[in-house]
Amino acid sequence: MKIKDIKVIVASPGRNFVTVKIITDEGLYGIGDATVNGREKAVVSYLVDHVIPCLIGRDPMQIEDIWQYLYKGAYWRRGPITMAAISGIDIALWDIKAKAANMPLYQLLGGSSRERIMIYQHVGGLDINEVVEGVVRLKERGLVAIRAQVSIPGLPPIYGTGPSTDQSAGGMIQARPVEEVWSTHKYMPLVPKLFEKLRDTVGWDLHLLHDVHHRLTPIEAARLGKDLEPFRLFWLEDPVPAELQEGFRLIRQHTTQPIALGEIFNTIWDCQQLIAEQLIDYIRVTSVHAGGVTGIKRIFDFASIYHVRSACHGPMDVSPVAMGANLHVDRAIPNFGIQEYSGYLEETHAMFPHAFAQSGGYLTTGEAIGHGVDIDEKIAAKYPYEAAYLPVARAEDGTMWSW
Ligand code: KDG
Ligand code: MG
Repeated sequence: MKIKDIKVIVASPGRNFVTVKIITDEGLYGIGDATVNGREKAVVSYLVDHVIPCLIGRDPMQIEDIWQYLYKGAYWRRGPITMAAISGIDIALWDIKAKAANMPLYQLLGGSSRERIMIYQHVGGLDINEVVEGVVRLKERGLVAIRAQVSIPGLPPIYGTGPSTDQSAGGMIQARPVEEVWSTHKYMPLVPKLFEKLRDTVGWDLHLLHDVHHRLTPIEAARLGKDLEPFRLFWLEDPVPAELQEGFRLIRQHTTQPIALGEIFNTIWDCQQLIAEQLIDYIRVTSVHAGGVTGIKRIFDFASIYHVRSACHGPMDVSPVAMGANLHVDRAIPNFGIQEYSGYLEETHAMFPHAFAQSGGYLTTGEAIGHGVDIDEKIAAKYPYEAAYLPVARAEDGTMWSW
């Protein structure tokens, strides 16, 4: 079998997606996701100008060799654009291999370690009462794990808490980055109050999660972790930017609060120290950004020997294609933790017909061969690319902030 053609399809059914379609000379094809939110066209150029010409005529069964060829062969290793391009190709190749074997992908990865995959979804609100009402509503729909975010009183809504930034409403499409306002001083005492109210209202069975979005220093994160301990959070996500991995030792010295990290990581090298020193509890890499099925399987296998569990990033900008690939890995590995699933807009569901399905707080992969997600190119043609950016954040005095 040979790779005959590779298409890159860019479409915006509510938000932009970069989808790779690898077509073989035997008529089998595979679909991959190569989306980097806000930097989509950079990946398109990387694929079209530098990757695709080198892959035509190659054997699509040699997935590891193609992965290494693109990773080592480029000389310029790692980075979100390179790794999204490798991821898109890799996911499509695994889809082809599983289709050629006439199996669902999880079977090729070792078979099923579980029947259903626990997910978490998001609730945001402008004040604590609004968040509590939202959490109660999701719980009534059968969710067993919920991420809760609240706006800071007196400041405009921040990411995840209000209409302009609310991913679950598809609201992050902005032609220029929205500038949000941040205050660590006002945020720190607010979050424990949110989770106190949540525990009083929903009890102790529900898993509650919170995303700090890289905004604190290690000692601030340590304090927040301590303050949240009485409310038994499932995790505190991205408490600190992760470039300085040794900084997480400080958090560990002060709190037993489980830590989740890694949605912007691209390779095993980005999380090696965090995992090997057991500085985190959940690793949040996802197939589209960390080297496809090959990349995340390698990271999760490494994590398994350090008691670190998987938690693939799965917001709306991780397309249903990467979600499908994630779910097959989630199903197969021994150290699955949880899967983020923000759901998708109707237009996105229609453009990516998929075998995975939600029932309450769980997803199932379905039994379709391959990863079970396709692209309807006629629908895609109706939704051209729209320039769109994630927000940025500044402190109240105007200083640029992590978000
Ligand atoms: O594109 C980036 C967003 O998807 C990201 O900010 C969402 O933090 C996020 C999360 O946990 O899903
Ligand atoms: Mg996050």
